Amino acid sequence: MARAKTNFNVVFVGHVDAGKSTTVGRLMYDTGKIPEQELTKLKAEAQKHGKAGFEFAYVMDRIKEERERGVTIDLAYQKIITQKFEVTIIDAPGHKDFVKNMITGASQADAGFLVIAAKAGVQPQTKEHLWLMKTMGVSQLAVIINKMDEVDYKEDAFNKVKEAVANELKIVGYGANITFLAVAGLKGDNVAKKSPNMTWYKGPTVLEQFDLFNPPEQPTNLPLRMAIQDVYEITGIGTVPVGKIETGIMRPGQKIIILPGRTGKGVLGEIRSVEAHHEQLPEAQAGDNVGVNIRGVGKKDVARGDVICDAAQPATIAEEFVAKIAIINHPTVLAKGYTPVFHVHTAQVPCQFIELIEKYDPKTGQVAQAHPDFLKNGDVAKVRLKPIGNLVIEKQTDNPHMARFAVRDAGQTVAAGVCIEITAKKI
Ligand SMILES: Nc1nc2c(ncn2[C@@H]2O[C@H](COP(=O)(O)OP(=O)(O)OP(=O)(O)O)[C@@H](O)[C@H]2O)c(=O)[nH]1
Ligand SMILES: [Mg+2]
Repeated sequence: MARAKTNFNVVFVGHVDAGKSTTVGRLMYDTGKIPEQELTKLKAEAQKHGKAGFEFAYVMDRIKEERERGVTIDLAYQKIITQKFEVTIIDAPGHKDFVKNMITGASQADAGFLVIAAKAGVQPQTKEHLWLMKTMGVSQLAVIINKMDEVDYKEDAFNKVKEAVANELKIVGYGANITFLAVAGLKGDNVAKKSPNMTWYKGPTVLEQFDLFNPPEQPTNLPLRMAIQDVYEITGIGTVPVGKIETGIMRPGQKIIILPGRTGKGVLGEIRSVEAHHEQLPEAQAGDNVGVNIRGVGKKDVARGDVICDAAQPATIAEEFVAKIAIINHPTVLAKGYTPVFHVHTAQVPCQFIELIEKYDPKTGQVAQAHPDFLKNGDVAKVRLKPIGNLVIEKQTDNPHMARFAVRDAGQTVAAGVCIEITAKKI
């Protein structure tokens, strides 16, 4: 079966009102995804709310409150097919009250556009988002200098902002070869079509830039990891764990180890068959949701949160791990000893904060304080954690798909982060 194009997730971030939703809406319109009559309707609705000019933003901002206030509150998604990718566009909010949604968007992204209004230049959430993108492991970035119409499409205005942003990029640690795009989202300049208003600009359009990003590391090249979602007992077949293959390839006959397993020491087995939609597969790969029958494994041996690994390249169970985290939504402050539940792939394991290593200034990315006494909303920090129980997690540089997590407490997402170092448990 021929596979579709590589899926690629791209998030639009930046300060409130920079024109993220407008640029995405315009892109959808210019590529024929929004019929003329729909745009006319959106225009009328924007006018009704006293928000003329927000029609393209309304393509993304669909909630009543978003439309009335003219701000994005929650993430919105669009699909677009380019030469190379099936792109999922994630439009994030820029307003500081909704940073937690932006972090969620960043945690889903392979690449990002940082959007900056040419006249306003670098703003507080320009810096904060940049830093959060880095923390959440979004390694590829392009910068859109938007609303070029408001600076008369002038090259020197573009260069001035470019210089200021380049400085921020350096501080946060993004490489030097980042593309800057000159755009007017509302007018459609360099969104899907080359602008006749900026002949000095030789760079790509937003649409072209998608294909200039590097394809994400093919998760099929990484060792097999399948996070178990559920375990069924099927008469005549036996134990069938189901879940999504996060990375790697799975084939009948393959030797595997399920970690941590009930004993915490792993359960060895051999793949007998792999099935999707009631059909046996000769091979399944990263991205596939499958059910799998394993020789040597009983229903009581494994559970949700366990990970099926290639026996030759198993994952680690963490004794401790170091993570970069962003505090999104904690009712007070969190300190050493705090033990909320960590959601890592399908696992839910309490982990204790055993050391607050350092806290960063979200505006500069510099260490603001070593060993802070506590962390509060908006803080970005490096911390040491100890799972209370057995947890399979990997460091970002080994397997980014197994490194990201959300921290939840009392029904809220308190923080999000990524594992950067592990001390393995001896099993
Ligand atoms: N002149 C001009 N105005 C623009 C352009 N792009 C967006 N705008 C205007 O900027 C305002 C904010 O646009 P949005 O697209 O909602 O901005 P945003 O970045 O999505 O804002 P949040 O999601 O709330 O952070 C609207 O009034 C738009 O019409 C542009 O290229 N030129
Ligand atoms: Mg928006």
